[in-house]
Amino acid sequence: MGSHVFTVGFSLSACFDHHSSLASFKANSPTAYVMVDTQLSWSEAQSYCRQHHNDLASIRSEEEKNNIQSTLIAEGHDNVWIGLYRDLWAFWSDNSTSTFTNWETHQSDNNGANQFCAAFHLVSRKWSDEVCNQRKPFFCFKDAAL
Ligand SMILES: [Ca+2]
Repeated sequence: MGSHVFTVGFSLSACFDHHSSLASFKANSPTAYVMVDTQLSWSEAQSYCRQHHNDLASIRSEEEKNNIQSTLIAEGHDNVWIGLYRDLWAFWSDNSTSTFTNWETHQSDNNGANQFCAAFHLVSRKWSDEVCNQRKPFFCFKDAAL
């Protein structure tokens, strides 16, 4: 399973871990995003992130959105799972909450009444609600100090 770690902030050094195949960019920020280039359902992705990192990525501010967006551009990925799910769209997978939203126009629309998970689209740089058992690459986060 391929994954890349991107630590938020300016890179002070970079190294490559041959065991885990993680390209690791260390910086001052405590948060690192891990792009996992394997297609899983939202709940499978959540389990993977909780087992190997902290959780699916939370995007609680314009700054966090821009950080994830930069990683998506670098990785060339569109349409990845993020940690937002339909519990009033108020809570992230790690139980954090915020008022920041970044929906595409006309989203979240719960089209078909079964769209309960949020994906980030690189082209629009916005979110949409989608069917949770669709398989997509995804973003985890972890404590960069770990
Ligand atoms: Ca939708």
